[in-house]
Amino acid sequence: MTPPRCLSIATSDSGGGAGIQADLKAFAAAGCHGMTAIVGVTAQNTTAILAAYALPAWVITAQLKAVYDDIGVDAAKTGALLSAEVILAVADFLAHHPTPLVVDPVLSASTGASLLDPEAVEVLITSLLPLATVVTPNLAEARALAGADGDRRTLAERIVARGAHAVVITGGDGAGSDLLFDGAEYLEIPVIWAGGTATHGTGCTHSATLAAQLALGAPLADAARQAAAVTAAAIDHGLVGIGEGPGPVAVGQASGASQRVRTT
Ligand code: PXL
Repeated sequence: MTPPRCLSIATSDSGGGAGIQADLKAFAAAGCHGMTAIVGVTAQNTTAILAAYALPAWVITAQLKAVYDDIGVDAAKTGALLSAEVILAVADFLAHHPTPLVVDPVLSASTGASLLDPEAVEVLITSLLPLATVVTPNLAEARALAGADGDRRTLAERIVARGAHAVVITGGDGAGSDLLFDGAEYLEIPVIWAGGTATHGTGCTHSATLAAQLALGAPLADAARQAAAVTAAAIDHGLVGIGEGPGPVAVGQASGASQRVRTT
């Protein structure tokens, strides 16, 4: 049987924890064939982003065209898009190739380094949000997309009013649940996790798993529940021995699986 085909439109993390690398791991863990349109590259480890470089629009469009022309895409996700030029190239292509789409509106890394030019946020809202099946901000990203503050339901309503079909505000801030709003109904998705410290790649794992579930044919609410559960488990199994900073999450580890921990 042919596995569902999932595409990550995102940036490379040389440390292997977030971005493209996290997305491919999450697609594989969900049983999907993972593909990539790499929009940029970071020089990055667990402690810092040392450099970020956006690729030219034509290289991004060429990757998208190569994948769509031959293989096809059952669902896609976007991650860190770095600049307005990148967003416009991606949005222009996807507008002509309708695809179930998860938009993870990455603004900055947990270390604080910017992964999107601040003036590009408006471009993301006007050009990419209307193409999204669902957008997956954390609380800070939700405030930026809403252009206002408020409780999570107010933010969710504003984000849908600005063009997204649905939104999941993730609860990594300690809210204890993800909030799904599809323009009509709210669904609180409890997120139970033990508070692990190896959290690098959490948001990427969540949005990639959500895209994979859509590719597998799951309804949005089920896909969001599965994304929450898989991400919580990936934090529980996070690789605390990798690097000096917060280690990467480990997606798809069977519960209780033995982990090799580096001791030197
Ligand atoms: O988690 C957001 C993210 C996405 N993409 C890249 C990143 C990060 C966070 O560090 O580095 C490349």
